[in-house]
Formats: sequence, structure tokens, C-alpha cells
Amino acid sequence: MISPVRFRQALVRPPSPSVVDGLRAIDGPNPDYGRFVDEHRAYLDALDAAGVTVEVMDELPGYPDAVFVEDAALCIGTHAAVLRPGAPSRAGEADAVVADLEARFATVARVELGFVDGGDILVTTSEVLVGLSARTDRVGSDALAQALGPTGLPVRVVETPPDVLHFKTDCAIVDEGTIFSTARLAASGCFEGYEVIVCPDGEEPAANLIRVNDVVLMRTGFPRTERTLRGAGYTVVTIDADEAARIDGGLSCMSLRCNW
Ligand code: CIR
Repeated sequence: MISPVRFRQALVRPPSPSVVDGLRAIDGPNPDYGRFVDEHRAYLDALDAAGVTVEVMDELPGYPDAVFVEDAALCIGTHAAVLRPGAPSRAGEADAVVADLEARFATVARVELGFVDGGDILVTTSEVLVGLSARTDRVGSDALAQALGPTGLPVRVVETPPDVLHFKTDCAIVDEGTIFSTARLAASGCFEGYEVIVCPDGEEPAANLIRVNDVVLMRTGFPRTERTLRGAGYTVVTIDADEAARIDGGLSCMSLRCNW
């Protein structure tokens, strides 16, 4: 059984100065490049402290959102799948990650049809949940199911709440059988059979957190979420990710957590 919360390595891509032009659903101020770099470095330090070997890929200045490397690939054990990001400006990020994956993974498959962003994929011990969204469609989900053949994990297609960028904007796996989820996503019933910890009302932007080995990594500034997780027995580490948040990024999207 492959654990969805224990990782030996992480692949990341530093933000390039073009990150200030990153996509955002609601028009707002650009991120500050210098602060973004600092926050990204702190994120890598936190992964390192959690026991993960961080490997840094090249910057991609032609792709402002390339720092959100999770959307271009999915890694499960020694198998990787190259995805098809649904935003036209991000499509080329898939080709750009192939060589990095082929250098590390025993098998690399490609999703060739439809669209699927890694932010819409939640891996558990028994299945891979794929949330349909503005970035991920059914054709892409079916193609992903094929691409994941070597893992033996079935794909289950679910819905992302309306007006939410990605499925994992609203949820995270925090333990083999436990999901942290916003109330609006949990209400869809897609987590039946799992323990669910519900994100405190009003702290939804904290839901895109990551469990990495013995710690839960979450954004600073969400005290009720932190208290809830600590109360449930988790070791919580908080880091700033305000600049990524300006362009709809969170903690999961800035790394591919791996076991190659
Ligand atoms: C985008 O809109 O594609 C980026 N600005 C943010 C992507 C965040 N990715 C993720 O949550 N997996």
C-alpha cells in the first residue's frame, strides 16, 4: 500500500519574476516577487524539516504559473503521470516537466486527452478522487484513469464546488483515512467512508494544507483551523503563503511530493 502522506522527496520549481502575471480568478494586486521568493524558500525549508529531500527544477519564465508545479503532474510511488493543465496559458508546463520525471521515475505516462489539473486530484490509500472543475473535465479524468493503470488505484470522479478553482482548494488528506474539508465540499457526500475534519467556517482559504510525514503544513493566519488540527492530535507547522494566495495558489500546488 502506498501512503498518501509519507514522502521521501519533493520536486519544486522556483517562482520566476513573471509570477507577478499569474492567473487569478478575481482581479487584484500582483504578488510581490521578492516576498514570493522568500515565502517559497520558507516552504522548501519546511518540506526539508519534515524529512523530504527537495529537488529544484528549472524556472520557467515563459509560464507565470509554473511555480504551481502540482498542476502539471501526478506522482504515485515509482509511477508518474504528466497531466494536461486546463488553462491555455499553462498547457506548455506539461511538456516542460517530462524530462525531470523521466530522470527519476520508473514509469511515466501521459494524459493525452481532455484536461486535468493536479489541483483537482486527491490521492488516498485506496483511490484517486478527481474533482471536475473549470480546469478538469471528464475526458481528462478518463485519460488519467488509463495513465494510472500501473498504480492499480481506481479513479473516482467527483464535483468541485461551484466557483472554487480546484478540488483541493477545499480539502486535503491528513491521515491515511482522514480528510480535512470545507463544509461546502463535505456536504457533497464525496468523502463517505472517510473520517472528515471540517474546516472552521470563515477559514476556507486554510483548507489547502498538506500532510507531509509527521507534520501538517498550513498557512499562517487561521487560528481556529490550527486549533482544530492540534486538538485532533496533529503536529502543525504554519508558514506564510500570502503572495501565492494573491494568484490563487496554496501549499499543495507548490510541490510534487514523491517516493521515486
Ligand atoms: C492558476 O490559476 O492556475 C494559478 N494561478 C494557481 C494554481 C493553483 N494550483 C493549485 O492549487 N493546484
